[in-house]
Formats: sequence, C-alpha cells, structure tokens
Amino acid sequence: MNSRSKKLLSAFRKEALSSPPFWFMRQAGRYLPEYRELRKNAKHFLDFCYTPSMACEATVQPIKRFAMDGAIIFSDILVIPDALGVSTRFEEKKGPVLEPVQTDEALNKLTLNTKVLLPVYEALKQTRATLPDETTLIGFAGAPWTLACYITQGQSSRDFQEARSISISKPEFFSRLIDMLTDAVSQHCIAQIKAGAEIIQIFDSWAGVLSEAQFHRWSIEPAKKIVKAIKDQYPDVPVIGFPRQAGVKTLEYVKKTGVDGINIDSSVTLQWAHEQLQSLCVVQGNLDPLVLAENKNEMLAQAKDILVTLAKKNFVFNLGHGILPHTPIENVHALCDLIRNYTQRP
Ligand code: 1CP
Repeated sequence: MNSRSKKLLSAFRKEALSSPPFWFMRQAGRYLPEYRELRKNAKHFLDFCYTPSMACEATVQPIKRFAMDGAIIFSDILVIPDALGVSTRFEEKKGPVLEPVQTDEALNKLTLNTKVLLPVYEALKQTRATLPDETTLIGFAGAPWTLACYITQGQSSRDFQEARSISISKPEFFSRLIDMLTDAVSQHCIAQIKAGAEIIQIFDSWAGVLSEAQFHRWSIEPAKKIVKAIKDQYPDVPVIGFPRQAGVKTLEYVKKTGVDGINIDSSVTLQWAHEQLQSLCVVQGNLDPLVLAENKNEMLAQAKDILVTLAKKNFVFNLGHGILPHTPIENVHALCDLIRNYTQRP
C-alpha cells in the first residue's frame, strides 16, 4: 500500500473525502488504562520517551482501540531543551522542571547533542513499521517561543510573564535563544521525517500570551524559518502549525509561515475559521477537550456543528487542545463513530 491510501495525507493533497480524517492531540496518555500500565515500566517520564519500544507501544495503543487516521509519536516537546543540555525533568504533580537559562553565560554552554534524540528517531522507525498501512505517522516539536518559555522560567506558568519580561528587557539574549531553538527544532523535524514521520506538527502552546509585535517576532518568524528548512528538503511533507490561543492573529500566522495546516483551539469561531482560514490551508480542530470529558451528548452536538461548518473540504477533525486524563473512553469511542459515519450533505 502506498501513501495514496492514507486518508490524512489525502486531505493535505486536497482530495475529496466522504468523511474527514481525524486524530486527537494527546491521544496516547493517562486516560488509557493500557498507557497507565505501560507507564509503570519507567520511573522518569523522559526515560519512557527515550525507550523506543515503549514510545512505539504508547503511540500505537490508541490506534488499536480507535483506529484514528493519524498516530502522533509518543515523545515530548521538552526533549529539545534536554538535548541542548538544559537539565530537564518531570515531577509528578508539578510538571516540567528545568534549570532556568537567563544569561549569556548559561546560553553559551548550550549545544545540540543529537545523540540524545536518537531514541526518538528509533521509536519513529519502529512505529512506522508497526502501524497499519492506512495510518499516517505524525512527528512534532515545540515551537521556539514555547520552548523558550520553559527554558527561561524553568517551569510552567499561567501567563509566562517572566519569559515575556526577559524577551523585552534582554532582546538580544532572547533573540539568540530563539535562533538556537529554531535551528534545533528544524534539525529535529527533518530527522523525524528521515526516520519515518509523514507530517510534522509545531506546537506553539503559549503563543496566546504574546502581543501582536511579539507574536510576529517570536512565533511567526521562527515558524516561517522552520517551515522553510523542512520544505527545502521535504517539499511534500505537510507541516501543521498550532499557535494556541492566537485568536485573529492566526490569519497572519497562516499567511506568513507557509504552513499547510493550522490547528485551531476551541475559542476560534467555526464560521471565522471557515471563511478566513480554510481557503488558505487545511484547518484542524477544534472540539473542546473539556466537553469531550464531561458531557457526551453536548460533545456530540458540538462535534456535529464542527463537521457541518468545516468538514466539506480542507479539514482534519481534532481537539482544541490535548485529551484530559479523566476523559471517559466511551466518549472518545462515541466521537470516533460520529466522525467516521459522517457524510457531508451536498
Ligand atoms: O506520564 C504522563 O502521562 C505525563 C503527561 C505527559 C504526556 C502524556 C507529558 C508531560 N507529555 C506527554 C506526551 C506528549 N506531550 C505528547 C505525545 C502524546 C500524544 O499527543 O498522544 C505530545 C504531542 C506532547 C506535547 C507537549 N508537551 C506540549 C504541547 C502540546 C500542549 O499540550 O500544549 C507541551 C506544552 C508539553 C510540555 C509538557 N509535557 C508534560 C507536561 C505535564 C507538560 C507541561 C504542560 C504545561 O505546562 O501545562
């Protein structure tokens, strides 16, 4: 079977499809009992990510249950700071904890050690060989701004004010950090494609805290360079951008970066996405993960609205953000059935 029979890739070739392809952000994870079981085999989360057989198994688990059209490789955006030499770990209740980099001296010490990332590429190889032929393998990376948020602050935050302060008070330092990350992310994406990734998604999870000028400088410009670096070597591999919570700035992002697809979060209105974005690229999204977790009937009603407004063409069904750990599996099944059985009225 060749790539022509993969529904997710067909959508990016603008081919007509009876029902839209779908996958869900964080489709591998704690809401699955088999994931929680597998997770017990590694003490540290990064060890889990760096063990190819386990990362492969976690990637394939949701496909076995739900047969999504896309499988996103089990890894994390923070493998890049880790490979750059920023001490990175995940704590049970707190989330990521990194050694903050805020000075030129600390920045000068960082270099990309690609050896650290070899298990990610091995996991992609194994996963590509394991997946059913019709499933598309998705590689990913964090966008430079979002990675810089974690690298400068050292942990998660509601608004990353400290990262924004540093970007404003020390623009030269920050610019060097962003450039270093842009290079590292570009290399990581290209290596993932070499290892078997057929689509790349760039997660700019904290794009929403940036002002217009900052958004251009720290989100759009780096994304444009990453897309170009990928396209120079792999012009046919689709790249999806996800500048989460960017609102109307999403339109500029699509126009300037050259992405093939745009993931929209749940706050983006469907009609706006249809009118403004869908003529420019494939739109992916945007069911609210909280509705998926909390209320099956309401979820099905909202999913239908999404399908009616967006599924005609250039569309991939996804969520507005990752699946929440308390999501009932039954709700995910009901959503998959709805999407699969949907046919667009003429
Ligand atoms: O053991 C666990 O279950 C820990 C939870 C977990 C998981 C399942 C983390 C910790 N990372 C992941 C995997 C992961 N992360 C995937 C692959 C799985 C899949 O999607 O099926 C992907 C694509 C990510 C991407 C990721 N990691 C993002 C971007 C998307 C988003 O959620 O906005 C971000 C911001 C991270 C950082 C991260 N990783 C984990 C945590 C707790 C965090 C911090 C999130 C925060 O700051 O709120």
